[in-house]
Amino acid sequence: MVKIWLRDSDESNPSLPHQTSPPIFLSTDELFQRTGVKYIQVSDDACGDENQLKDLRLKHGYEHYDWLEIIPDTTEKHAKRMARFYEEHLHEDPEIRLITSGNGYFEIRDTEEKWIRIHMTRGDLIDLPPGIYHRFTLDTNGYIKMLRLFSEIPKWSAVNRCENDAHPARIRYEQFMKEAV
Ligand code: KMT
Ligand code: NI
Repeated sequence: MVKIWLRDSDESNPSLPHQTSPPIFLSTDELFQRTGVKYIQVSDDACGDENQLKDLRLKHGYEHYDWLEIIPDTTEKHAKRMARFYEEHLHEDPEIRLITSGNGYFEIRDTEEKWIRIHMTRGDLIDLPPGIYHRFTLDTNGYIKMLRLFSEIPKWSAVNRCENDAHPARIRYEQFMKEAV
């Protein structure tokens, strides 16, 4: 079951929970209000059944998908990939992820520049709007398997925050947050 909280400001060891003291938890509705990130709970049953996953994808208009499994690994390639996932970035397309096993932390920047931490586990699906700044890391278990969902064939590119703070997708996201949420 998903848990969401405001992250502390300690940038050491991202695999630890990084809750504030006392912790400040948010509901999935509050997450949406603050960031525009949508959350869907998928049943345990559906997570393990290809046909139900297909129905779910098509119901929400996610035509395309692939699987990503991250296993404990000590290679430099793995370390580089994890570093890339934990670099604050945005995309021109939505980022939609359903966790089917293991766990991980998605971190989302809210409009006040605070990091919101989402601890994702089996059955948790999130849909990040285009242009939102985010990053990802594993928790101390070091393992996750997820379905990556796309409405269109992904032009998979990440724009790191330090590279460009005035990306058109960012400007559209800021406008969307002012008007829609
Ligand atoms: C991305 O763009 O793939 C991410 O933000 C990482 C999350 S899924 C491993
Ligand atoms: Ni991303």
